[in-house]
Amino acid sequence: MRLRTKDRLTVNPLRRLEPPARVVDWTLAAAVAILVGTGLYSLVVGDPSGAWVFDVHAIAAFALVVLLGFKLRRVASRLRPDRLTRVRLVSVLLAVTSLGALGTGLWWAFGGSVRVGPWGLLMVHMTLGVAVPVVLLWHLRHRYHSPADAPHHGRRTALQYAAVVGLSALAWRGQRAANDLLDTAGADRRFTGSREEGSGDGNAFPVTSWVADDPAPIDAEDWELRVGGLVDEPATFGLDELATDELGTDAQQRAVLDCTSGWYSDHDWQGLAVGDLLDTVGPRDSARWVQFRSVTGYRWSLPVEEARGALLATHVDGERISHDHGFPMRLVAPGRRGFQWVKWVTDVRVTRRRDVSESVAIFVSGFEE
Ligand SMILES: Nc1nc2c(c(=O)[nH]1)N[C@H]1C(S)=C(S)[C@@H](COP(=O)(O)O)O[C@H]1N2
Ligand SMILES: [Mo]
Repeated sequence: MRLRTKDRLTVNPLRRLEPPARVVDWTLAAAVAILVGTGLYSLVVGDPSGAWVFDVHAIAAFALVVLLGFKLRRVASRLRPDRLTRVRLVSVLLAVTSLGALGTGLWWAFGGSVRVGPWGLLMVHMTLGVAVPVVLLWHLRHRYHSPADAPHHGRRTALQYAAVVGLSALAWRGQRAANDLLDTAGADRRFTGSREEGSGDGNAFPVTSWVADDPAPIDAEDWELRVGGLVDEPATFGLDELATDELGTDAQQRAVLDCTSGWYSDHDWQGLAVGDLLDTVGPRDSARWVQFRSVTGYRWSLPVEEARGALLATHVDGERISHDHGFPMRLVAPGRRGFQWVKWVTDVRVTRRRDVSESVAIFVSGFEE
């Protein structure tokens, strides 16, 4: 036995790095949890102070490459077609979804693109990514072994762990360097992983609407902005009125719209400063949130202080905002991801508590009418 281990080690020194099977399995589960957690959380990170979330996601992905390598090599021999039981098919499905999520993620990082109907590569990646824990739980139902059964080689296993994480971080740096060297489309991504599209070029940037949000063009004559909730003087404004009113629509803001589907666009926005709007209606002391609501029911809230720095934009790079981009007014929320930049705004509501229904509304708005 000892001789065999020694033989193996001289054949391939990399194997020294391989933790015991059970440890690999549990570390795999932990890596998946970290990947899904950081992946989902990254969807709401729009400020560079949150860049670490993307870095952890990337390093965990490379750890998954190493760990999956160990795992797949170990179980590959069970994969003979004549030995495929139902339980093994679940394992195969798990391997396929994991490799799919990994592959699409790496491909994205290296600047790849793909279209599956309305979906881009990053959407395919996210779909596979959230499928992995589901299939993993299914797999664990049949193949669960308590972590307590794992052999304990404290120090050695800890070193192997450190090596896996160290290698992953190196691979991640290497990937970045290779990206720069080869100058791939993945090289000049933003910290969120998004790629630039149509910056500074008025309305000529991509249009992204959720599921069914596709209202008819709004007639400027009929449109009104209603401002209410916890304010001293609720008010309603027409478009002309806003422009000529002392409030004005000439506040300026440069901000990046960064969509979670993987593109960003940097523009000069112009419109009504939400801070000025709030000063006009007078929020009560109990006010904590400001909700921006679309004609479609789509809505999102910002804390009052943050909302003061936002803009209800009527113009982009000097052009009137087009229907697709939210005419007559769309929210510009610097440091927030694109899905929070509500288009076709008709209502601004000041509230004490955050409206939790809005995280459902962004998926179902447009179906409601
Ligand atoms: N009312 C409404 N606002 C919306 C959306 C939507 O579907 N409906 N999509 C959001 C998403 S996901 C993004 S990325 C941005 C995209 O803005 P754009 O279509 O002007 O590029 O708008 C956001 N605002
Ligand atoms: Mo988006």
